[in-house]
Amino acid sequence: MKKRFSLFASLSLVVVTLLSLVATQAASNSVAQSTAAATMAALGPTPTALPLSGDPILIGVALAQTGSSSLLGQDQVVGAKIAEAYFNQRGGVNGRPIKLVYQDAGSTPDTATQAFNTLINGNVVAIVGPTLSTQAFAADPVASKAGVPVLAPSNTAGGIPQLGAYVTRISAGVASYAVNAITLALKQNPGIKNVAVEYAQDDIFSTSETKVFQAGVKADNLNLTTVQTHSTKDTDFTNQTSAILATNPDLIIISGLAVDGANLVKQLRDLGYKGVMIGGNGLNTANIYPVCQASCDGLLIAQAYYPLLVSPINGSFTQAYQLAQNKPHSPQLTAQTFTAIQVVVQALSALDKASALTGLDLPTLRTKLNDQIQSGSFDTPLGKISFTKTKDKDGNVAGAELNQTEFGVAQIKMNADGQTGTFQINEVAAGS
Ligand code: 1QQ
Repeated sequence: MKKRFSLFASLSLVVVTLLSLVATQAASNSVAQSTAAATMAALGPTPTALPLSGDPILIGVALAQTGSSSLLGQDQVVGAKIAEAYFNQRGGVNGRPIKLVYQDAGSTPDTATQAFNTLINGNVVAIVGPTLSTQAFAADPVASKAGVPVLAPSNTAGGIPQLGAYVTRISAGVASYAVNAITLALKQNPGIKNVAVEYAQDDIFSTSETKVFQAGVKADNLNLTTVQTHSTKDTDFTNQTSAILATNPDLIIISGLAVDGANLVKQLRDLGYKGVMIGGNGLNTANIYPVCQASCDGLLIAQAYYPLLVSPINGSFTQAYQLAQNKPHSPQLTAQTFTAIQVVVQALSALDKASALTGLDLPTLRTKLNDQIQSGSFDTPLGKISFTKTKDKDGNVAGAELNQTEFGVAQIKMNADGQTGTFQINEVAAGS
């Protein structure tokens, strides 16, 4: 596992901010000039002046805008909004505008399925969502049976592509990157021996992710001291935290969702735990700061997006994100949602060039769009991505798994106020 890290850039946000300042101020010495040139080159194409015309193409967005997982969904809606403006400024789909149709997927399987049904009947060409794997297991088969492409922007559990032939995963599965956080923890703290694991047993993603973490612990010959479970609805973790701390761990790995996961982090620190902590993808948002506050400090979280990737599309996406949010770089969930919309727009554009979309009825358009997405490759903020078609357990054609190579690991650095902080990014090169 240790070989997976080819480079620890350990670049802080301070450095990123300084680099962009250097670029925009056109500094006068030659080193600064070349840095500025490289940064500007990475910004990519500027918006075209193409006027948009024709009926907008409707793309459904079903994310957690209410309920406990709206902490995660909020980051995603930011990505969707940036994408809509970004691609319409660049000519939409060969001159035709896109319009995102939002339907709140809430935080449960039922609310996600309701949102999907509304969008399916609302003439969208595809649906981006839902937020949680637990929701995807209910909602994705409904869309797939109706022949509507689903772009899974944040569904990382095992088995997501197998939910139906119209499901395409934009979010790397936890199996492909979660253990990078263990690798970084060991690099920073070579003395780690005893590891305790905690996971939400009523969440499909968390039960999937903990298997990956527990296999990683074994692969690194670490001592798994205890495996504790909780519900995503729990708020008091006295039993779990006492049991964990009784085993005297050097590292605690938590797989849960944002609120329960961040509460666990806080309650462990409140009880005096001083060791290393890893949080899974359910804690992968700055929206956990109000929950774990100063105790968020130091938390390691693997990233399926490397914000410092130098490429034209990541440069122009980052610039759009900075303008919209006034923050140095996008969180993973925002970048993944932007990418999902990008994939739909670029697949539609390619399809339209081959045969005009206006000549296709909606079921045919949805089917051709699904094929175009799953057979395509796309240069995105997540890096160059493509898809591999899968089969379900009966050998039937199923959905498409993501191929992605750019990853990172973030470490949260909280400010002295205990309310604000940053995700500091370390680069990870997969498979090296
Ligand atoms: C999943 C996830 C979520 C916790 C991310 C928003 O990875 O449910 O699969």
